[in-house]
Amino acid sequence: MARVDWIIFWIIAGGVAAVIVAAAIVITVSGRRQKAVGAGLGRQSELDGAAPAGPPSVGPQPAAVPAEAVASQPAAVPAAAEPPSDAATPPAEAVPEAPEAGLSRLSRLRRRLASSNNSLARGLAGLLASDRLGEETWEDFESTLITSDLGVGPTGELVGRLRERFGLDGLADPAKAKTILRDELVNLVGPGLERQLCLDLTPGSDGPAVILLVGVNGTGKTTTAGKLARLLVAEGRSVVLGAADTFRAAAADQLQTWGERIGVETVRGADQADPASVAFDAAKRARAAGADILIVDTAGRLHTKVGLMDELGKVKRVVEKVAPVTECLLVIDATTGQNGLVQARVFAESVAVTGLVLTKLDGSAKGGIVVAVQRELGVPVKFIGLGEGADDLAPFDPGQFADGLLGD
Ligand SMILES: Nc1nc2c(ncn2[C@@H]2O[C@H](COP(=O)(O)OP(=O)(O)OP(=O)(O)O)[C@@H](O)[C@H]2O)c(=O)[nH]1
Ligand SMILES: [Mg+2]
Repeated sequence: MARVDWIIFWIIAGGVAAVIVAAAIVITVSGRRQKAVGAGLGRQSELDGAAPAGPPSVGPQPAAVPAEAVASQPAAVPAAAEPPSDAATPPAEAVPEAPEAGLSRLSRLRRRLASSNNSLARGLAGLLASDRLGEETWEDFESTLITSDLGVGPTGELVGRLRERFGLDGLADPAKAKTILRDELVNLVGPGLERQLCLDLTPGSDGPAVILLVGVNGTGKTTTAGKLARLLVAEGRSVVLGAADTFRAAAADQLQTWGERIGVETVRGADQADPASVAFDAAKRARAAGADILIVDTAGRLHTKVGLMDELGKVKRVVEKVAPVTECLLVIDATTGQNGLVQARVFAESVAVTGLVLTKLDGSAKGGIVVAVQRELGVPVKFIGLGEGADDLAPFDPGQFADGLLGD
């Protein structure tokens, strides 16, 4: 071959080799990218699977959901936006869980209302199972309702309405009878009451909306603060928790643990610090972080201790120097029956209670307290607690409540 031919040969050979090398690089790089996209989709579907929209599950939610699940909810992690102040405790190595949405909760939890302890549910079931509606049946029904904490007035009303409506064709049509019972029960519970949390700020206020939790010892205030924060986070709200129970160090730890589980910041003070000043710091911190809502947990107190009841009023007044308390929720243990009513009355006199949370309705509660306490205070039940699990707090709904009691 002539020299010129050799030169041409090597140029062509070099060109072919360069094309082969370039093609190999392109194939390798695009292969890697596809793998990465595939992995991303896989993770997304995992997160979708963990999202609140899934089918309702009984019992506590799965514990370990990747941190990204909550990070993807824009309002969920206000604490991460700014470095925490001294008084604040950041959710440092928290691995937040994905909360269940409010809507699916009561339909999952309502089965717990029809427990054998619940005499209201038992009374209703007994009436429906009767062969005939004689005088004796009505008397039995009436006494079961009274032992269910429903109260004498509401019991008389319910029995009167049912006697009237069943007077015509009795229990001949079981489905119709059940519908009548449900209707009357819903009417008794008050379908028209406003049960949404009031989070509307007064004009000119920069927020946050403040929810104050009050009640006697052990009713479930701290647990409710944590559960409620989870519920609000599930709705896309940004929340800060304020540990104004400075009476016991363990109380702030308990609240902080909830904060870490949810991925929200908990503001706490020194042990025995003035609860009002901790609540004030929490409100300032929540505002600085741009949070929508501050939930303030307070120490349990006996309604008979005047000094402690006055302290609650002070917490409210001091917080309101920063932001308005738009909700003051009185937490009542539903198993305490008539005692709960007495407490409720005294609390309502000390602070303007705007809503009720009835906890432990899954336990030995008798059910009727829901109606009795609303009547007593003229304030609606807004949430009910039906277990110790993180998502066992549900917005109260009269229809679902009636369905739960009737065992549907
Ligand atoms: N079964 C059941 N237990 C509940 C419910 N709500 C709270 N509890 C339990 O009640 C106990 C007391 O709850 P806390 O939240 O510590 O009560 P607290 O009102 O903050 O108590 P103090 O701060 O001491 O006044 C805990 O064991 C909770 O798990 C509920 O709806 N159902
Ligand atoms: Mg507490």
